[in-house]
Amino acid sequence: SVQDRSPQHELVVVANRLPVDSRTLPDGATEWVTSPGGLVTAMESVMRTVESGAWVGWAGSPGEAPDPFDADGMRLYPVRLDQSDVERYYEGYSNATLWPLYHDVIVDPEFHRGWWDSYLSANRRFAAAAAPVAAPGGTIWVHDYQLQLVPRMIRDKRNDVRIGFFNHIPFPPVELFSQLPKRNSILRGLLGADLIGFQRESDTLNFVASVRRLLGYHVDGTTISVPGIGAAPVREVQVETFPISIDSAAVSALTEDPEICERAAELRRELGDPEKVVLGVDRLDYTKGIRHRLKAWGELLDDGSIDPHDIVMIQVATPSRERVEAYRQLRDEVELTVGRINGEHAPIGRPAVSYQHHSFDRREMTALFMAADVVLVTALRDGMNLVAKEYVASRPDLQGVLVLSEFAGAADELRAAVLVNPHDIDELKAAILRSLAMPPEEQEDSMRSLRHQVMENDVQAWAHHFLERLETSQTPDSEDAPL
Ligand code: GDG
Repeated sequence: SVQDRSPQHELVVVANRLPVDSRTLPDGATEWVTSPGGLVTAMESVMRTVESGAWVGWAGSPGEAPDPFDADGMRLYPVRLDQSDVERYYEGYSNATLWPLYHDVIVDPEFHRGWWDSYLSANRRFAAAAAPVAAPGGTIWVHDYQLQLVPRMIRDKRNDVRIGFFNHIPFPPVELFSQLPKRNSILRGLLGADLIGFQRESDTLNFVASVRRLLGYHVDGTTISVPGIGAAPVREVQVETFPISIDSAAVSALTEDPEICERAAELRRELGDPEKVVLGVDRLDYTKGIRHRLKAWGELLDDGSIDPHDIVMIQVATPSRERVEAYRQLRDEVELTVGRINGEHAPIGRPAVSYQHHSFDRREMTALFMAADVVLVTALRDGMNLVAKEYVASRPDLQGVLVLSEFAGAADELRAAVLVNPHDIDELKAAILRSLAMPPEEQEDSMRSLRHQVMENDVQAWAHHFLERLETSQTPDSEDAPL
């Protein structure tokens, strides 16, 4: 009967997290609140164009998964993760093995066989939840490094759907990727997709090189021929670059809100009306180069190049992955360094570095960007870095300077930023001083060019472009199968 049939969605997004967070009400009941990430915004815009959309992911707390429910015009399918999955699949294999390995081994990746088993079984659960809910000939879009096995697992159950995969973080050079135990399973998992997308050209090339070197598959440019098992035909998989972006118009519009403008002015007053405000905004993650930034800042204060009465730095370091050891260590080091800098340099009643270990809402964040004369993005490796783009979108006044690491994906597009190698502390110091001294006309030239890039290429365009390419990729099953 109709009731027994699985629901059929034209488009199914699969990501580690659902786009909602649960909140407990005073009476003990739970309600769901949309988490305002870029991906959610992008998908909202795409979901409006399809008749029926769905999102498969973890609801954020371990144990029994809630029943499927509707939110923001789509059906949400929660996937169960137990405490041990959270520890081994999520904190372990995803965030203590893959994350550091894919970010150029800034810290040592940990390899534990038990973690892999959990990664495998968690990926199976996401695939099992997604496969039956896609309509015949529908589209499934899988996101990010936590779910690299899912494309193949879905392909094995559904040969009629189009499968796309997008990796939000870098893909490492083959010499590093080769360290990964079970590396070939990861490659085969990804190659279950029809289209695999990466942030920057170098990620695409790294992936293709790994497939060629480790699996020996035929590669023609960025088309990979995946041999079929037994009598199955060869499948062609496209690999392409799709630099992600932000909801540029929405960010820019916030800057016109009088309350936010007033808040930006007030922030400067609260800091004691310094001549210049320098800002960093990051998840507290070792990939973001926060220690390098603080080292440069501390040295500029030590050698008297900047006067803490005139210039204040704000570092927002949003709490992240606090149960993973490397993140605890990083927090201790950052807080020790900030304490030392302030102890040595801060005037009474006012910080040299205003350190904020908590998150802010979008409006406060925009006020911070509007108040900042210079924003420092010093990532040692970053898939894209949305903070860089958010700063640019927050400056319709065409003032402000973006210092941007060449190791962030955003550096491929934001060529008009002050580009730096954050490992070179002297270069970083010089870039900061040059930015602080940059005349308004020069700021305007550079910001105009940056804004052109960011406003023209928003996250909605990114999502539409990916799905368009997926539609024109090889038609699965029906047309290719020998009669
Ligand atoms: C991964 C990749 C890639 C931060 N603190 C607060 C807050 N944020 C927001 C920022 C920005 C987002 O979080 C962080 O995005 P990033 O791109 O900088 O970095 P990751 O979290 O590492 O994201 C990255 C991204 O995926 C997308 O593909 O660009 O390379 O690593 O939007 O503004 N937002 C609020 N309060 C905070 O305290 N509201």
